[in-house]
Amino acid sequence: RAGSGSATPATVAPAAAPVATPELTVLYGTESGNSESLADLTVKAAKAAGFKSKAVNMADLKLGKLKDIQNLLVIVSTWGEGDPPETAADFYEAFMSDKAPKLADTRFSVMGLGDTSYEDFCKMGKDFDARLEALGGKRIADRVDADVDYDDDFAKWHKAALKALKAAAPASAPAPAAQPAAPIKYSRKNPFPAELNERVMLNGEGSAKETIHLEFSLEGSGLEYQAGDALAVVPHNAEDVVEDFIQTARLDPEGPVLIKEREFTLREALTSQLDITSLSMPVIKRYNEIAKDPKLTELLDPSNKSELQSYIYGREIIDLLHEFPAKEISADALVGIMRKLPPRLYSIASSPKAHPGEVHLTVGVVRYDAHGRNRKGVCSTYLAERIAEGEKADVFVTPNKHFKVPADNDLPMIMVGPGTGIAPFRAFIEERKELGAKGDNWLFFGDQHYLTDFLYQTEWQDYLADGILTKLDLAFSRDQKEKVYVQDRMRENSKELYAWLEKGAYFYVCGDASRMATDVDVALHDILQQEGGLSEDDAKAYVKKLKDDKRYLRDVY
Ligand code: 2AM
Repeated sequence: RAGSGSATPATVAPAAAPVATPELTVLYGTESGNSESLADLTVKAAKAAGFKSKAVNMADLKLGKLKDIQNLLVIVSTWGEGDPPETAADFYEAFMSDKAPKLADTRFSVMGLGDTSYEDFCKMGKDFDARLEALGGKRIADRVDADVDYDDDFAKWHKAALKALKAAAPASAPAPAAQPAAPIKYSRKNPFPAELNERVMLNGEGSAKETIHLEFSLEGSGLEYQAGDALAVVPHNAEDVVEDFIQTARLDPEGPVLIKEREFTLREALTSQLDITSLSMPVIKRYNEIAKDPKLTELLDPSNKSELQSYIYGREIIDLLHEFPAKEISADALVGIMRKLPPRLYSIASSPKAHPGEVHLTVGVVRYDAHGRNRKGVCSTYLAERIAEGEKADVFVTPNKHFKVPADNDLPMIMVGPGTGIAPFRAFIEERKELGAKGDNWLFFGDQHYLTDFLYQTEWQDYLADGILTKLDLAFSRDQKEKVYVQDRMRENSKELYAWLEKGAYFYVCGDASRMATDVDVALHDILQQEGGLSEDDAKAYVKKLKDDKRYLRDVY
């Protein structure tokens, strides 16, 4: 009807006065993707409640825009010793400074994610909550500080916050959604029992390392993942560790205990429900409420912070029970000092395109001696020795949204993954092969010895021969007198590395966060200065741009 200017306007008779759909922003600061996933879930729930809603990464929000948001939910995790997630650091700094705008029209609520075993538990959540109020915002639901098992807290928080926001800003009724009968959905709340098809030791005899390759079946689970995602495994504690624990506490293993209104025997609870190893300040505090040991009380005094830290280092809950025995402790009270056994995340080592119905992991098995005891990593030894091939382990997928192969198949990838950091890059190469991607691929791998620790050696050599892997640089640190690391190989190849980056290469790092990833980051900056002729500041800006463009991606732990 274009151009029919003389047409009589149709009579429009609205059934009721139109209600504007209120908008709701879920602002998140994420390191490993948990806050981001929760933000996505909150947006879904908000939409169902009649809001127009979107999730916004702190990395992408201009501070000045904050005052325009009327309904604001914040989900932010705390990293390490009370730090913001790397991608949220700039926003956090500006938000805490006097550059932050007044917020007269903002209703808000905050959920903090953290880990009670760190001292500055949920510091980011607390800071955001207090600062939003100080800037004039109106808190419509209490902040929640959640530990690593955040599901219940999240459910409570987002329901309460949405309800309060809805009461403050009546939303239009949502369109009723069609509800087809859904098949069982496996998730964090309801993990899938995945059968272990195969376990292979990757290190040769005589190695100091114990790295295992695991293949699980996802057949019938409906679980989907992409190369770059992680698999969470819900472990059980080791039988000997549990028995030792029960004997030390002098309790009846068959006696009943209650956890979240479910009854277990003490042995069951200690085996499959509780984190019976991780020692932390809150655990000691709760324990001492029962034990009331003068020496512990002294150690818990804020003036003895560093003594407490050095006590905790290398110790587990069993040491506490040994060294500070409580005169009398009930099974329920003992259970009450511990947190829920958290699932462990492993970077997936397979592409689902190359192995349909399967998921592979590369796991470093943790064993060491400390304070006169043999210690073992809970989940890595669970995977190494407590499930047999043909048995099942509970798993679920946790997406890592940005840690993916380049969307453009022609762009080059540079991958730095020493030790078990190799895992996602095996997945990436498989993925690119299946995609028929033509982009160049360069891998830096390192470990202690060429002969025993070259993980997936034949696979890499085949990929090199096929041309799928363009370049492979190896750093075996202990095969010569001087230590050689992946970042040394990067420096030796600085010219070419810089040329790849200039061609648009993605730069990926996976593995040890505390030292390797930091050293690799320093090497990257140095290479940019040297080969690009950049000043220190310009090199920093170059790296920031890489990060902003999501071309510098890290999966470090
Ligand atoms: P090292 O243990 O011989 O010192 C995988 O564990 C590999 O990473 C090993 O070869 C290990 O060497 C090496 N590695 C240790 N510290 C590192 C660092 N700061 N940067 C890079 N690689 C490191």
